[in-house]
This record gives sequence, C-alpha cells and structure tokens, in this order.
Amino acid sequence: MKKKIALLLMAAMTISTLAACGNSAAEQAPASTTEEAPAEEAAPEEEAPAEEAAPEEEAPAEEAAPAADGELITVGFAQVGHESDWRAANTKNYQDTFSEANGYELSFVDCDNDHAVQIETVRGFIEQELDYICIAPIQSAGWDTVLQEAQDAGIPVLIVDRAVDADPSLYTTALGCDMVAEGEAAGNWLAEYLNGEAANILVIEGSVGASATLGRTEGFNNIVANNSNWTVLDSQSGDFTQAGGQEVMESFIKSYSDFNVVVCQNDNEAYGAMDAMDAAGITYGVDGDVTIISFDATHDGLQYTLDGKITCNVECNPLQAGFAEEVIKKLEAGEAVDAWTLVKDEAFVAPGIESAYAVTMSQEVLDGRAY
Ligand code: GYE
Repeated sequence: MKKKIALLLMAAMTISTLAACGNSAAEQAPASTTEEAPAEEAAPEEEAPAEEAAPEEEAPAEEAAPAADGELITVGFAQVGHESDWRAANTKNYQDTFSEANGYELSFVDCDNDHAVQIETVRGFIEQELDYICIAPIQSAGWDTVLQEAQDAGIPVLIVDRAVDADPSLYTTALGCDMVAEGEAAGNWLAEYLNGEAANILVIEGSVGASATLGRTEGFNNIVANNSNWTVLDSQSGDFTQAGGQEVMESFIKSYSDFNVVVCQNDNEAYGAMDAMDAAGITYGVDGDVTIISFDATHDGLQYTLDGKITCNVECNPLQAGFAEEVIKKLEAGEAVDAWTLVKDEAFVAPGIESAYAVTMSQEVLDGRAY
C-alpha cells in the first residue's frame, strides 16, 4: 500500500496546494461519527479482539475504508494532550472514527502539551512508515523540518484542529475551526451587548504559541481596536486548563479592582475563573457585575450559558475526525483534496439575550450537545 500512497500523494499534494479554500469536504463529512462507536471501544488497537477486526464484516459497505488490498489503513495521531473537555471529546472522536471496525489501525499519542515530544512522535510515525499522519499542533511554530521529513518519506500529513505556520506545500491538507473568526464573534457580540458602555477587560489566554490562542486573541483585538472606550487591562495564559484559569484569575483579582469583562479562551479556564471569583465574592453573569465570555461551547460550558453565568460562549466543534477520514478516503481513491477544510461553528448567549451574532441558549440546544 505504501508505494501506491506515495505516488498518489505527489499528485494530490500538487492539486491540494493549488486548490482554492473551500469547505466542500466539510459539508460532506459525517457529523455523527462519535455516535456510531461505543465509548468502550475507544482504543481499537488494544481492545478489539482479533476475530472482530475484519472491517468488511462489521461496517456498512458505504462506510468501510477503501483499502483496496483489504489491509487496515495505518493512521498516526499526534494529539496535543488532555488539557480540556474539548480535547477529550476530540480524542474520543478520532478513536471512534479510526477504529479497526472502520478499517483503520490508529496509533494515538497524547503529547502532553510538549512540543518536543510531539515532534519526536511524528518522527516515530515516519519511522514506522504509517500510511497517514494527523497532527494537532501544540504550537504553530517549529514544524518545517519534520514536515519535510514526512514529505520525503512520502507520507501524507493532515494538520488538524490547530494550524502551523509552515509552508502549506509541506503538508497535504489542514482542517479546523477559524480561530480569528471566533475571536471576532466574541468581540462583535460584546459590542452589541454593551451598546456603547465602557469595558475594562481581562483576558485569560490559551496555551502560548497555539494557533487557537493566537487566532482568538487577534480576532478579539480586531474588535477592541474599533471600540475606543474598551481597555484590555491584562492578558495572561491559563494554558487551556481549569487550574490555569483559576490561577490567572486569582492573580488578576489581586491586581485589578475595576474590571467588568473576563474573556476565557476555553470553557475549562472559565470554570477556574468562576471558582476564583466565587472565592473573592465577585458576582458574574447576566445578573452579576462581570460579564464572562468563553470559547468551545462544550456541554458543561453551555450549561453555564443556559444558567446565565457564562453570558456568551463561542463554539469550536471538536468532532472533526470525520473530516480527516473524508480526506483519507479521497487520497485512497486517488482524488484531489482541498488545501483547507473549515469546521463551522456558532456562538451562544444566555437566555433573554437576542443577538445578531449568536444563538439564544435553550434547554433544547443543551440536550442536543453530545460533548
Ligand atoms: O479551545 C481548547 C483546547 O485547539 C480548539 O484546544 C482547540 C483548543 C480548545 O485545549 O479547549
């Protein structure tokens, strides 16, 4: 299978780097892959007994991976880590989608938010001559060398979730949410909500150097620049964790007394920030003194939005493995793939708020949220 892949790769990469940005794959990709495999089968290579490994017997014909020679397609996934609920949902989605039953052998590595570990993980995948490599980059910088090594080895690379700042000719395709647009959505909603009122803003950023952090910061700052009575008092990394969010918020509370907006770049940070404000007797939410904005819109995060505690929550959909599988199926079939696939998202606001930028939260929306 490897030689065939290498040949297809050359053709596909040429086309994909020339292709205009588009989301046709996004519209075609199955949205419900997580619902199709039970949670206890999440580690397919370790848990699936040999006699259950024949994909053609278990998966419906139209969903079986098109490995012409009947072999499992080997996929390496260098995952960021396990810092957040979003990440846990994203990991489970990949493990469910790239299961043996679906025709794959997934090598999953949790890189524990360590860039050097992630680079070595990708090198390991290259040495093992896997058919495809998916990378969710911890940081956007520092990828050129190992991406060149993968290309030299003829292994297609999918950059997933977060972006890299390497030359796109070094990888096959990228997919994920538009982080700048997410930051702008948060800012646009805030301008609409405050309706001219001044804002003293504290920002709890995500992990340093991650495209999710860089993009959300850039997008939000684009809107800050349009509002002359807004001030960003401080902006510090909470590393996308609850503990990090709490720690940063505690230090903000010691340094600043007159803030009315806290922007948390993911839900877990928002939980930590709320704990810190609870302990300090600071009220927040639609009935409180401080407006909290969060990102991710996970189930628990949206529960807080429904409860009016996180007033605005900007979604980033973690169920992205179906898009990656769509790309792999196309490459297996010798078809061209888009250079970039956008995973769409939307924003949600607390009940009682109408917004041009966000959906008003309801129990029904919460009930429909699987992650
Ligand atoms: O917002 C955060 C996770 O890269 C979009 O990473 C992802 C971010 C997500 O840790 O919760």
